Amino acid sequence: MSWWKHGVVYQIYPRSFHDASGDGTGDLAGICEKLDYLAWLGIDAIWLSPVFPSPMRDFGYDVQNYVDIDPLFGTLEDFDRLVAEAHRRDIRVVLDLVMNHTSDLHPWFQDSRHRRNGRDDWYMWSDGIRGPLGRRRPPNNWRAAFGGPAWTWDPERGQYYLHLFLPEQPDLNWRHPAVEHAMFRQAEFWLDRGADGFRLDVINYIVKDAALRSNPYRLHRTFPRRHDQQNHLRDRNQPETHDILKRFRSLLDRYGATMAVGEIYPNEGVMEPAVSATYLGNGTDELHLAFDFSLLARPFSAVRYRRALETWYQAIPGSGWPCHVLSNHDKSRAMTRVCRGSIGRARILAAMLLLQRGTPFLYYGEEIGMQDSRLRRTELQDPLGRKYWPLFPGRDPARTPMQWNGRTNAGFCLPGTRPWLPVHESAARGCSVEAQRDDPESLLAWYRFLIQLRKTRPELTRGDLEFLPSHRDVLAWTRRVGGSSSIIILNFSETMRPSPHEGPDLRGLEVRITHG
Ligand code: TEU
Repeated sequence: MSWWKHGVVYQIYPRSFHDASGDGTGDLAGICEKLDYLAWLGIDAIWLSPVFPSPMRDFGYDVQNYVDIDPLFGTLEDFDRLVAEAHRRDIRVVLDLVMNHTSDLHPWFQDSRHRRNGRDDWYMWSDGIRGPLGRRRPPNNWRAAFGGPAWTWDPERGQYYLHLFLPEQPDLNWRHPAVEHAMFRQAEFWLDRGADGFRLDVINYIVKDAALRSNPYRLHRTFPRRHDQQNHLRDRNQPETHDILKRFRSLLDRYGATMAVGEIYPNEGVMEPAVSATYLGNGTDELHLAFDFSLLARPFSAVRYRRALETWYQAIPGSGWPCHVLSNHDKSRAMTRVCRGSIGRARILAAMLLLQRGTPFLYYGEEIGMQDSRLRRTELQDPLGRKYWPLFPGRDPARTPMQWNGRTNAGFCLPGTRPWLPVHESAARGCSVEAQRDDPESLLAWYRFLIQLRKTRPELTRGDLEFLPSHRDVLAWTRRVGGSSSIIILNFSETMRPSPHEGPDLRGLEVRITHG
């Protein structure tokens, strides 16, 4: 069975994992120093958020050079060493490839805005349209995810250019064959250096409507306005994207056991697993995995989680493979968002995530119960937080330094160094690797136990899954393959609930795992 099917993937936000250079920011050498921990935990692959040269307007998701390492994180030699050391421990390395847009400082964009080196049309340019009073305005109603119009006038070129995120993140024109050719060469650069695959940032955004038509509006159910009230039919999810992904898959397949997982936002604020699943193609000819973020959007509820899981499983094409995630660098940590700091709830979610059918993705620190930090306005770094504080603190609260121990800076960086974000105070109160590693009752021990269980019981990776009828507060399912089976029963309630299977009633927040 392929590593990306049976394995557990661990997302590392490199800036926050471990600082070896002494500048208060995490780096590749720091990750290398923690590979033994990740191997001990039982991790099969690490996904690194971007580490390429970037002005860091969006913390690396604005790439200025796709074929190097930003000095903040180290050098190409550090990358090579990380790959070698990870592979020595049978851990794969997945890079975060931002194909939809570059930094505005990328030489490609500079060439395009100056109409030179044949790159005039490598980005999305438009003359705009004339309004009723004859004034020039953007060609359509597209909005940037980070607020405001998605079009900015460039006086140098004398046209508008598209940016679905920051103005410093111009969107590439994926209808231009040279863009695909150039970006595929960037991917090959890393595959040639031993990368095992890619997480593809907003991959369903890369092709836009050829006529640049406006999106229709819709009254979003999260009204009052939390999202742009648009139905994103024109600025993402175009059919040509699937042709590009088929060619990308062919490229990956030339490198053997590699993997691509796509970040898919079909729309803003509402999850559409049926759309996310289309990016798996027939299950073998586009992405290996696609994120559906429904679990991230649900409350702590057996009924809601079951419904989300069933919908996702039904959407996956026959030969396709699901993956599951509860936290990432863009969202509030599950320990805060739905567990409210409850270890009992976190144990339930860990069992739900790790014993499902499909590939689980963990977010660094999830295994020790890290929570969102409360940051002061002056401590915020994320452009989203700086722009929308205090309405929305941005994403920094879920990006604070990994908590290795309870001492100064939690072992993330040297005591005399100021970390780029403050360490959560819970590090000194038992929420650290050192405090939990040898405690059999800790959340860390529980994650490690579940990961080891996956490795010893074939039904937990290769088996089918069938949900059992149960009390609305209970989520229960079987996993079976050959003569090997497990029954997993989770009581989401804090009080007793009837067991859907033989045996006594379930205690509050009980996880019951039995094997056949
Ligand atoms: O995120 C895509 C995305 O839509 C998120 O920006 C999300 O809408 C937002 O964070 C509010 O929750 C990807 C990356 O994961 C994110 O870190 C980048 O900022 C973004 O793309 C642009 O590359």
